[in-house]
Amino acid sequence: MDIPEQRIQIAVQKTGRLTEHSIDLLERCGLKITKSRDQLICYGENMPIDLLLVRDDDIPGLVSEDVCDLGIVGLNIVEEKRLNLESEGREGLFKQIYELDFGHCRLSLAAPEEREYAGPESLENTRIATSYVGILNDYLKKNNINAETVYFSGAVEIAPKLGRADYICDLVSTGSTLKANGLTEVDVLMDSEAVVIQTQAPLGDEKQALVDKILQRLDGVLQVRESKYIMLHAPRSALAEIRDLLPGSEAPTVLPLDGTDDKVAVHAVCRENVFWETLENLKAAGASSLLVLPVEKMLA
Ligand code: PRT
Ligand code: ZN
Repeated sequence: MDIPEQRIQIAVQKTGRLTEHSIDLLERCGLKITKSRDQLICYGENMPIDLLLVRDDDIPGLVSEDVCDLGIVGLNIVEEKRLNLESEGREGLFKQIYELDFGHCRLSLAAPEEREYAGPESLENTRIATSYVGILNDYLKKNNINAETVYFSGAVEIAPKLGRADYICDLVSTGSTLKANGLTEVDVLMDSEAVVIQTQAPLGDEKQALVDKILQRLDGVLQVRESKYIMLHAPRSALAEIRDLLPGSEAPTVLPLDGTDDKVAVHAVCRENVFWETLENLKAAGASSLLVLPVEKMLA
């Protein structure tokens, strides 16, 4: 009897700020998917991986209830879900296993520009509008503050103008939405970025091996994003100085050059961006024939 193939289900945001990045990352890990993104499920064509396209707020629940094995979602949503479950006396059955370095934002308190803020004590006996009731209440409790939280499912920033709140607690990235609404950021409750969460239910050896493989590939994809391969010629006497100037590189490869003992070729993977200034400094230290190449894949 054939044993059915074990497939991994990954919950990804259907439409929103995280969608393109999430799918692009998985494609860079080698996954080819059917492109019918208006459907609930995208099937992996070359790997036993399927994507469930859902609202971001549903992702921690789907992973926690073991409908999906993995999910890609903002840490703000994960933390809010964890605190909501905790307040119902339940435990979030998911673990955060990987930070993805996109979707960066912060959950902040903001006040109308004319309002004075001197720290959490200024929140005492005020009303605060938010979609993040769990995180806000946790913050107020930790700071021993009595304040009323007013739930808004969206457009939180208009609450003070409507006379519904004194402060707001919302996600901020550039700050331009706050500014456009006459609000000033006064405190940061948490920093957030997209993360991978995994169900705490045991996956079985075959599925866990596949999850580990995806994570190893994700690691490679994230590492090469900023990485560059740099090649140059250097006088032997300047090697130490040149090595120090190479940004984020460990041990460069040093190769002899045909027909000369004074000069060598240096090859190095730099795990940070290589700026013009760096190249100019390397040249000033005696380097020549400088070449900077993008790195496509890396496996540590
Ligand atoms: O439909 P669905 O429920 O799936 O999507 P959504 O509308 O709830 O979420 P979406 O797509 O807006 O955001 C998804 C995730 O992106 C969030 O959970 C965060 O983890 C992350 N993220 C990063 C942000 C922002 N930056 C962000 N700036 N999410 C929302 N914003 C909003 C913020 O709420 C405010 O209205 O953008 C506005 C502020 O932006 P700035 O640049 O003006 O400061
Ligand atoms: Zn949402």
